[in-house]
Amino acid sequence: MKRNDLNVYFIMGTANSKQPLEILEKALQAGITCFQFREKGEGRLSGKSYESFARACQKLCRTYNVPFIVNDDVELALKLDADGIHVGQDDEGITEFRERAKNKIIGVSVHDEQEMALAVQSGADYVGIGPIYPTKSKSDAKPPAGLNFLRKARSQYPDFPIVGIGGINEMNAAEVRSAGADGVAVISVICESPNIEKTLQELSGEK
Ligand code: TZP
Ligand code: MG
Repeated sequence: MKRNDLNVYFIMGTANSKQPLEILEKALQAGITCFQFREKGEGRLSGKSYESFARACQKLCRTYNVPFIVNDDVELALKLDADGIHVGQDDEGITEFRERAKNKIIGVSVHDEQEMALAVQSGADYVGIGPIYPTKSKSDAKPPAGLNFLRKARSQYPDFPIVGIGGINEMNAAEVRSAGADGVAVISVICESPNIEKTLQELSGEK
């Protein structure tokens, strides 16, 4: 994966929007550089509707040539031939997934130096660091960590792809980048935006 693919990384599931496919298409048109399918929380889809929603998201991503990454669900990622998987510390280990999916992107959420070192050693393609700021989009999120660990991770791994996550919006995206992130991973700022094109311009590092 290229570091620039992390520039504006949109994450979404049905819990985050009443019209998820419409929002995803607008976000793709506006220039998101990566998409993560994250179907979690109360009322989440299951079975056939889960899979067909995932396929609809994947189809849109393919149309716009944007990587389609599946959160947590290794079997779904393999079944759909997704571009990659994103796992947390409690999810299936990345070594096993790598054996089953040689060329796929693997992203890992990390919160400290030890987790970061392990992810890099195990062959992760990028890491997500957060929550940087308070977030209402993840019920079991850890307390907001601020920018210090992100800065440290960047100084220890000057070239490793890193995306910041958690409470990132138009106002604070630039400081997340200045602290060392290649990009920003966001849910609510796009799902709740009255003008997704403008939001994308403000989140993007390419202004
Ligand atoms: N992981 C850490 S914070 C978070 C996830 C999935 C939620 C990010 O959502 P938002 O709305 O951009 O704060
Ligand atoms: Mg997880």
